[in-house]
Amino acid sequence: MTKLHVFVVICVAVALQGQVSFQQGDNTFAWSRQKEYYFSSSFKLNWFKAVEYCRDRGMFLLSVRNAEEREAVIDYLASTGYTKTHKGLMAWISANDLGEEGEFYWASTGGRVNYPNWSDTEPNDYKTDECTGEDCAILEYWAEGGANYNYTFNDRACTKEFLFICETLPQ
Ligand SMILES: [Ca+2]
Ligand SMILES: [Ca+2]
Repeated sequence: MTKLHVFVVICVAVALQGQVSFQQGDNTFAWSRQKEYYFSSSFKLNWFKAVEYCRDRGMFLLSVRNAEEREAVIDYLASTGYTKTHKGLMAWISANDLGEEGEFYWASTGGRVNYPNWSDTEPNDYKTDECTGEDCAILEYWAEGGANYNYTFNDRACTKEFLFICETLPQ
């Protein structure tokens, strides 16, 4: 490489760097950090199949790690029109305690569930028979359910079929 070539390469690198830092300061960066969603509004799967369905599309079963992410998914669900035409919503998310009873983790990120967004008395690992507890979580909303089912979490039996929500995870 000649000195001129090196100079040109450095100039291009500096110019690109300037562009990137500019984008980080405006809405472009905020936009790029937003998740995209998919909502199976018309068909239900068990939790395991919902995980596979999302991965097959390059997505992950939903994680809701803080109030901001909860608001974002509520806005998205409103934009689908589903919550205008239905009194409630029950949809799989990726929180589960399959690895160790009572210890919930997001299958999507591998992170611990430390956002306290459970419905009252949940998670309760409710046993429908002697051996089956509840190890997978849904996001639950009922228009007439008051604050108790307000896009909050509830553990359910993983083999039950519910609607589900997938997400992209920004890098
Ligand atoms: Ca459990
Ligand atoms: Ca439960």
